[in-house]
Amino acid sequence: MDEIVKQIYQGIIDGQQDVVAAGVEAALQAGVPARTILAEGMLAAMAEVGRLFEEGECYVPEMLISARAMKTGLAKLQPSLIQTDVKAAGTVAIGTVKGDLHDMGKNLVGMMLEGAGFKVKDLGVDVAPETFVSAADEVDVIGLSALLTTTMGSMKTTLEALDAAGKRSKVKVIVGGAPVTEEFARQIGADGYAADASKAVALTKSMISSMD
Ligand code: B1M
Repeated sequence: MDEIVKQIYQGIIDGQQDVVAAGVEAALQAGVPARTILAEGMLAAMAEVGRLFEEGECYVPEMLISARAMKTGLAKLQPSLIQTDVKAAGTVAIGTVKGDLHDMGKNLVGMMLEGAGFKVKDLGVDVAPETFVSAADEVDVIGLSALLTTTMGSMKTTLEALDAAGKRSKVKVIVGGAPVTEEFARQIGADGYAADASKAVALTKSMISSMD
């Protein structure tokens, strides 16, 4: 791994916002591709933080501090990460489902969608099914994110609420997040599943073109 990328990786694990911000700037200046910084420096570091938490080697406050450092780095990386060439048409409402406070994956997906030209309405975290239902009138696609196995059920509840409100056929619903799988998406009746932010962009594009 590139020395600067290693510095970003370690900075996120240690929760050092300044180190991460300076590292991202230096890496970009040195010509390291934004996607390499994201994958090898940032996402790998958060995966390691998750492993440390699971093993009881770090706790919620440390996870939170690492998350803050990652957010600082992401803000620096954002302009280089988003592709501004081809503009796609369409609107997407995205949110982390009820009971779930994790927002970085959702933010990254939103950021990449915006970069691809979509108009994105960020509904935030811990989003109630009714909020997604209200958004259904204004958008083409709804994106649901969940990071906890315990909140995956909120995705199903949200789809049921859309159905009950008679709005299910008005929008495409895509789902994603670490515990979510293609099979789960199919089981709950979502229109699509994406494993990461780039795949979410490709999926959204295909959803919108299928609506034409
Ligand atoms: Co939490 N947490 N956390 N946490 N946390 C996990 C998810 C966990 C796997 C850690 C572990 O045990 N290894 C575990 C869940 C276990 C499980 O359910 N199986 C866990 C737990 C248990 C908890 C708490 C319950 C801890 C506690 O309080 N005891 C608690 C729950 C709070 C709540 O939500 N109600 C909690 C709290 C927190 C913090 C607040 C401290 C913090 C979040 C800060 C924040 O988001 N602002 C936090 C963090 C940082 C993590 C880990 C370490 C990192 C998550 C992250 O941001 N990753 C995480 C461990 C892990 O994931 N390995 C963990 C980076 C992010 C860019 O990736 O979100 O996966 P990710 O998004 C990816 C893809 O999943 C996908 O694209 C993104 C980019 O590639 N994607 C989509 C995501 N959404 C998508 C939507 C799409 C498409 C793709 O379409 C719409």
